[in-house]
Amino acid sequence: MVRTVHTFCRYCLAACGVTVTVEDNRVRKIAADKDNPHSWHDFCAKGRTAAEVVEHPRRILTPMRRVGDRYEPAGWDEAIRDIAERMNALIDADGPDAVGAYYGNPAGYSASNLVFMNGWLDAVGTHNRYAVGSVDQNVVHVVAEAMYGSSLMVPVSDVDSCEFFLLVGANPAVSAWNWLESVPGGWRRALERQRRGARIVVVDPVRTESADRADVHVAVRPGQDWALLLAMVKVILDAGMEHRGDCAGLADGMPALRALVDAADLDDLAGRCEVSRTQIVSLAEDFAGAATAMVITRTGVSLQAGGTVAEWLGHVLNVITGRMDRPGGRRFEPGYIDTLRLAGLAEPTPHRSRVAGRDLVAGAHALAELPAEISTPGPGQLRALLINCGNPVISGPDGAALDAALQKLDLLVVIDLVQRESHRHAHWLLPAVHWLERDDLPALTGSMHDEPFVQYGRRAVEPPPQARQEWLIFVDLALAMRRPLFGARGLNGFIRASRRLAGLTGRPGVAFTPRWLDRLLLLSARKVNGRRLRWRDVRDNPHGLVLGPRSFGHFRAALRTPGKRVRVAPPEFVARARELLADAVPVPPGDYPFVLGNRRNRHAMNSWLNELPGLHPAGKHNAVFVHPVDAAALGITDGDRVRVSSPTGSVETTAALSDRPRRGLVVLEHGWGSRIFDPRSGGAPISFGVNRNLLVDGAALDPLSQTSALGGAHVRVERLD
Ligand SMILES: Nc1nc2c(c(=O)[nH]1)N[C@H]1C(S)=C(S)[C@@H](COP(=O)(O)OP(=O)(O)OC[C@H]3O[C@@H](n4cnc5c(=O)[nH]c(N)nc54)[C@H](O)[C@@H]3O)O[C@H]1N2
Ligand SMILES: Nc1nc2c(c(=O)[nH]1)N[C@H]1C(S)=C(S)[C@@H](COP(=O)(O)OP(=O)(O)OC[C@H]3O[C@@H](n4cnc5c(=O)[nH]c(N)nc54)[C@H](O)[C@@H]3O)O[C@H]1N2
Ligand code: SF4
Ligand SMILES: [Mo]
Repeated sequence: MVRTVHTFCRYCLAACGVTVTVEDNRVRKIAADKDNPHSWHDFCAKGRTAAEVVEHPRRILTPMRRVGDRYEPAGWDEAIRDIAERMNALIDADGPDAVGAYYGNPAGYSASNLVFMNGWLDAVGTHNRYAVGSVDQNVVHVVAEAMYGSSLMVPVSDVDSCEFFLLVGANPAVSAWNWLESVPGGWRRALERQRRGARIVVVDPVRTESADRADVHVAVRPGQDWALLLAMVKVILDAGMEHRGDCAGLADGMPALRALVDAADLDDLAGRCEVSRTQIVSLAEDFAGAATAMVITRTGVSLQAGGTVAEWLGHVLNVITGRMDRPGGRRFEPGYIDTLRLAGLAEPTPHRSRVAGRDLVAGAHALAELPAEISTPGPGQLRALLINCGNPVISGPDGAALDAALQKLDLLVVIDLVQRESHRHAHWLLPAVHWLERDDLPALTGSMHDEPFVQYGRRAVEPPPQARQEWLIFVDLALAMRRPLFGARGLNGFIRASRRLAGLTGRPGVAFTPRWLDRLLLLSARKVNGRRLRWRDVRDNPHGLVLGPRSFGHFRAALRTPGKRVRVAPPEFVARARELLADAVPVPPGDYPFVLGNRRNRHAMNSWLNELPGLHPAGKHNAVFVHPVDAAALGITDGDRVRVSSPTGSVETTAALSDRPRRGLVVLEHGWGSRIFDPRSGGAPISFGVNRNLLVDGAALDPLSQTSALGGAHVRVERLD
C-alpha cells in the first residue's frame, strides 16, 4: 500500500517540510512539501536522500556487544543490565563523576532526547557532562545570558523586511540560515530582498558562494572580526549615529561601552583586521544609516579565541543602531511555550572541572577537556562515557588525543545509527531511531522559528524492530541502575507502574512516553496572536500551522535581566576586549606560516552523510584549497599530493588551487576522515578524506565560552613527491 506522510526534515534547523511517499514501510520518495505554510521555500538534497541513512548498509540494527575485536548482537535486556551493572560498580567505587556523557548536534533535533538524557545524568548525579556547544554555538549562550539574562534568549532574523544584511563568518548559501534560529530559505529570501534593493555584505576571509552574491565582500583577517566590529561600534558612537532612544531607554552600560571604544584606536583596529579604515567607516555609516538592518554572526566568528567578544559586538551593533524588536532587524519570537521560564527553573548546579578548573557553560563542560578528564587518575576520574549522537573525534579539536583517551575507558557506550570514528572503542553500540521513524513535537524550540509556527513531526516509517529512541534508553538505564530519573523520588516507581498497567490492560498507550510531556506542555501553552494552541490544532494540520503574523513588542518583556534592559557592556566581555586590544595579533610562526580555514559541504552534515552514494560521487574527499600565489611559492600545482601539518598533527591530501581564500589562509573542509565501521559483518572500514581537526591544539580556546579555536590553527603545507 502506498501512502504519503507530511513531516519535516530534522537534519538542520531549517526544518524543511517534506512529503514522504511510503510503500510497505519503505520510503519511495521524499519531496519538498509545497503545502507547508512556513518552510516551502527550502529543501535540499540531504533531506531528499534521508532514506539512504534509514537503509544504510552498515546501520546498527540491534544492540551490539564488543567481544574481543568483534561485535556480537545482543538483546536489549542484556545490554541495559550489563551497562547498568558496570556503571553502578564504577559509581560505587569512585562516585557519580565516574560516569559521563557527550552529546552531539543531532540530539537537539529530537524533542525528547536531551530532556531524558539530562534526566538520566541527574539520576546518576554526575558533573561529567560534555556538549557539542563548545565546538559550535556556546558563544551565543554566553552572550545571551550576559546581555539578555537567559542563555536561550536568542533573537531571530526578520529577513523579509531587511534592507542591509551584514553577514559575518556565515556562508548561508551552503549552510542554510541556521544557528539557534530557524529561518527556512533564509538565504533565498535575503537574495529576494537584494533584488528589491537591499544590500548584502559578507565578511569572510574566503570568497564564498555567499560572497559571490553579495554587494560587498570584506576579506577580513581570520580571527579578527572582533576588531572590525569594535571599530564599527567606535565609528558609530564617535559620529553620534547611534539610535538615541534605544541607547538611552533599552541599553544599560553605554558609558562602559563608550569608555572601551575611547580606549581603542581606529587605525590599530583596522590594522588588526586588515580592513582599511575607509572601508570600516563607510561600512559603519551604511549600516547605521540603513532604514532597516541586521548583523548576523556564525561559526566563522565563534570558532576563534576572540569568539565571544566578536559575537557580543555583533549584538551590540544591532542594539545601538535600534535593530532589536524592529522590522528588518532581530525580533524575539515568544513561541507557544515559555521556554525561557522553563529553562530558568532548571538551572544547572555550578561545577568546576576537575583537571582544568573551568566552570560549566550552558550546563556542560568543554569537549576539549574530555581527554584529560578520562586520562588523569584521581577522584572524579571519568571511566564510563556515553556518546549520544556525536562524533567528537572528528568534530572536536585534537582528535588523536581524544581517540587515545576513549581507548582507556572502562566502558564506552554509543547510541548512533552507524559506528563512526569516535565509536571505534565502544563496548556497546546501541541502535538509534532516524527522524523518519520518529514523532517529534519540538515545543521547546518554538521561539527559534522566525514566525510563530508549529508542526508535529510525524514518523513516516516504522523503525527497525530493535532500534530505540534515546529517551527510552535513558529511562531504562535509570530504572536498571535504580537511580531516580531527574533526581526526582517516586518517578521511577510511577513509570514502572504505568508499564505494568499497560501490560495488564493490553493497552501499550498507557505506559509512560514523552507524548505525555507533549500534552502537558500544550496544556501550558500560552496564547499566540490571541489564540491558545490545542492538541487538535497540531494533529489536524499535518503540513504545520502558522500561528498568525510575526509580531513585535515581545523583546523587552522577554528580557530576564533585573531592570529588563539589555546589558551592552558586561564587564567580563569588556575586560576580555581590553586584553585582546593589549595583545599583538597572533602571527603564524615561520615554520607554520598558514592559518587553517574551514568550509562546510552542501551535501554533508558535519561528519556524516558524506558516505552516502546519493550525495557524493565515489572517491570524493576534502582537498586543501591554497591560493595560487602561495602555491607557486611552495612549488605546488593543482592536484599535487601534499602534507598539511601543525605542531599537533598532520594529514595528507591533494591540493586544489583557488583564489577564493585570502593569501596565507589554506582551507580544508571539516567533517571528513571519519571511518565507518561494519560491526555486523566485520567488513573493512570505509573512509573518505581526512580529519582536519587532527591539526587543532585542544588547549586553544576562547576563555569566555570555552569554544575550541577550530578556525585558528597554524599549519604548513608541503608537496609530497
Ligand atoms: N573545524 C571545524 N570543526 C567543526 C565545525 C567547523 O565548522 N569547523 N563545526 C562544528 C559544529 S557547528 C558542530 S554542530 C559540530 C558537530 O559535532 P558532533 O555533533 O559531535 O558531530 P556530528 O558529525 O554532527 O555527529 C553526529 C553523529 O550523530 C549520529 N546521528 C544522527 N542522527 C542521530 C539520531 O537521531 N540519534 C543518534 N543517536 N545518533 C544520530 C550520526 O550518525 C553521527 O555519528 O562539529 C563542529 N566541528
Ligand atoms: N550543508 C550543511 N549545512 C549545514 C551544516 C553542514 O555541516 N552542512 N552544519 C549546520 C550547523 S551544525 C551549523 S552550526 C551551521 C553553521 O553555519 P555557518 O556558520 O554559516 O557555516 P559555514 O558554512 O561553515 O560558514 C562559516 C564561514 O565562516 C568563514 N570563516 C572562517 N574563519 C573566519 C573568521 O575568522 N572570520 C570570518 N568573518 N569568517 C570566517 C568560513 O570561511 C565560512 O565561510 O550550518 C548548518 N548547516
Ligand atoms: S538538511 Fe536540507 S532539507 Fe533538511 S532541514 Fe536542512 S536545508 Fe532542509
Ligand atoms: Mo553546529
